[in-house]
Amino acid sequence: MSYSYAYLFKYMIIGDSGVGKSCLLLQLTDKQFQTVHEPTIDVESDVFATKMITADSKPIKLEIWDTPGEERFISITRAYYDVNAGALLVYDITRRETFDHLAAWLEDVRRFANEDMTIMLVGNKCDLPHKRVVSYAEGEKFAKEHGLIFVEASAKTAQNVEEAFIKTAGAICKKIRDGVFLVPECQLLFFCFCSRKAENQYSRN
Ligand SMILES: Nc1nc2c(ncn2[C@@H]2O[C@H](COP(=O)(O)OP(=O)(O)O)[C@@H](O)[C@H]2O)c(=O)[nH]1
Ligand SMILES: [Mg+2]
Repeated sequence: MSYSYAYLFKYMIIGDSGVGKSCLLLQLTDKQFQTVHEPTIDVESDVFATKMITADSKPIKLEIWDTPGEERFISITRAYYDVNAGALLVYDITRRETFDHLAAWLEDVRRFANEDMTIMLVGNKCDLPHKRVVSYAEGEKFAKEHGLIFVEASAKTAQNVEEAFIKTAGAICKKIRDGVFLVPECQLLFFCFCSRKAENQYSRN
């Protein structure tokens, strides 16, 4: 195992089904866009990818977990919450209900996750301005009210995709500097988790 990074952060991507979670991850890791929606249904399979980034002038390895957004999977999704340093909470700017559900997602995160988890709100599909039903100002206001970082992005054009992941890492680094976030515990949990998954782990680096 290589330790050529300063920190390893584990993220999860959450939000309603169809908002573009899997596409955001694919765009980040493979610089590709998928037009067909394939529901991420098998949470037992390793639906994660790794990516090296630079944030806070440090090399950082991200391990990013894609999750299904279906209501019926929510209890399984909950099992992942407590080992995460960051979360991308995604909605679709062309579907109002995905924005309306943000409060419920957030309640879930706040209830089950490490309270120091950094959450980035992502208004996805900003390449579709003619279909927009949620304004930038609404997203920004929600983020401000709930203490989240905010960005609008497009998994299709790659606009702000890498930035979303890097900004989140920057915010986590700041928490580490301020002594708010405990890295050793986070990484320890990762290694326990990793050793259980080692046999079928894959990396898209
Ligand atoms: N136009 C556009 N379509 C997107 C974008 N992101 C995802 N999609 C489409 O939205 C659908 C759902 O995406 P997917 O990543 O599977 O959603 P998930 O259920 O949240 O993982 C697919 O048909 C994608 O092609 C985007 O940024 N722009
Ligand atoms: Mg998916």
